[in-house]
Amino acid sequence: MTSTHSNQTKHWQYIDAQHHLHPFSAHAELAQEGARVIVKAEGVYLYDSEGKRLLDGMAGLWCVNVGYGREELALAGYKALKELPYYNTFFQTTHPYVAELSQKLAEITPAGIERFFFANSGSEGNDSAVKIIRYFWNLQGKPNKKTIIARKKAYHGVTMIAASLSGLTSMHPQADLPLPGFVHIDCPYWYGDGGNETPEDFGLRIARALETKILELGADNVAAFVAEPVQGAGGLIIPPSTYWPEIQRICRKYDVLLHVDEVICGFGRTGQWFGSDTYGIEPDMINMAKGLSSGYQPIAAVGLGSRVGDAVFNSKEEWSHGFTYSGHPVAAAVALANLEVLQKEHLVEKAGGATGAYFQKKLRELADHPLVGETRGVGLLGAIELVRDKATRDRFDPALEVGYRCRKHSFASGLVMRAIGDTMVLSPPLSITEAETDELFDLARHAIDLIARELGYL
Ligand code: PXG
Repeated sequence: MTSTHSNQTKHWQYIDAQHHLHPFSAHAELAQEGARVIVKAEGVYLYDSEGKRLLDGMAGLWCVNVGYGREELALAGYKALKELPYYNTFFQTTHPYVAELSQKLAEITPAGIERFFFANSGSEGNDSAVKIIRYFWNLQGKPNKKTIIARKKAYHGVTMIAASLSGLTSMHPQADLPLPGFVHIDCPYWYGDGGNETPEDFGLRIARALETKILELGADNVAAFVAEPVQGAGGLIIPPSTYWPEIQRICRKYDVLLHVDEVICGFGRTGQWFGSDTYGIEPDMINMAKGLSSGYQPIAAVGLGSRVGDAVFNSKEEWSHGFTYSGHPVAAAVALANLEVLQKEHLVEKAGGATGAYFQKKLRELADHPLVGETRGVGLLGAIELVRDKATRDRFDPALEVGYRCRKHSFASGLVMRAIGDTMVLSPPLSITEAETDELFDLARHAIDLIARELGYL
């Protein structure tokens, strides 16, 4: 069949609109406009079915840390597919890929995290983590310690438990969530909620909301506090320096487990291997996905410190949990190759060094724009908050859809930039060069200029 690009694109858009249910999409609008068809990717660039090139300022969904088109990862997957395309890790069985990946993770994850359970997505990881937390307290003879405290604007995934942990309220009503036993406290969103307080005072006050909630529920009823080091999908909320030390103190004081969701922050995103390293957090357990394989294969892992890990390992009974694809050989092989690239090319050190510093410098340069209330970021994470009035931090009427329109301009001019409300978010591959970073911020400024012009600011 011969066809022009456009005919082919229309065909894919048509069959897709007929038969494909998309995550987080309004389907009526999608069918009308037609989905963007991405056919190829290389380095930091995506190519659509019309041949248009896009700089991927989001590394896919915050995950392609080593960039696209890595031969090493493709070859590792191919080799595993030929040698051992599948075998499971149930019933006293293992294989070299998952054994070696577990050992590697023990080396690079925060101190004390040494045992790993594998899942296929960040959501499954968090579901598994909650089952482990419940089992842990049952084993301790404290079956009442069951309530889990998470935060508003948190994103922990979409399965029933992961969505219950999540504090983005738009995720709850369609499925009657959260389930009982999950509560949410305020998050350390200083620019939005801090008013005249210093970030440090605000960080302490918001951390102490955890203590208040524990006392209200009774420490004997609280199992764990669950949080991302930097909240990603909730709007890139970066905690003031006082926040995490106080959270850590409170968790220890009341014997509440600290489960840190490293799905976005893990594998170099914040400039160190884990967000826990960047913020000095000592978690009891962590969840990781995305950057673990740079998104090349679906794989997640829950890492356990000795307290929780020993309890599960030393229990005489069988642990009744696991997925057909837990520790899948191909995914494990690709994850290993990905970690090798991160190490060999010092991508994490660069994210915490020159690459990250350059990205943050370019990000801050946008702060002078009349529409930009705040820029904030760490490592290779950046947020640009668009406001109606810089002096008062007044926001735009949501009906104006300022962020969404800015994102559309950005796409049209060749940059994938995420809009979370009116906050524009960037999270490019860690492999991004200075020239590509320049291009990224030129395109971002151009998109913000276009929306500013439409709103009469320029
Ligand atoms: N925890 C965190 C911190 C996440 O960011 C998950 C868990 C769930 O992972 P899975 O693999 O089940 O999706 C995530 C996922 C966005 C966006 O647009 C963010 C995520 C997923 C999809 C879209 O910001 N984060």
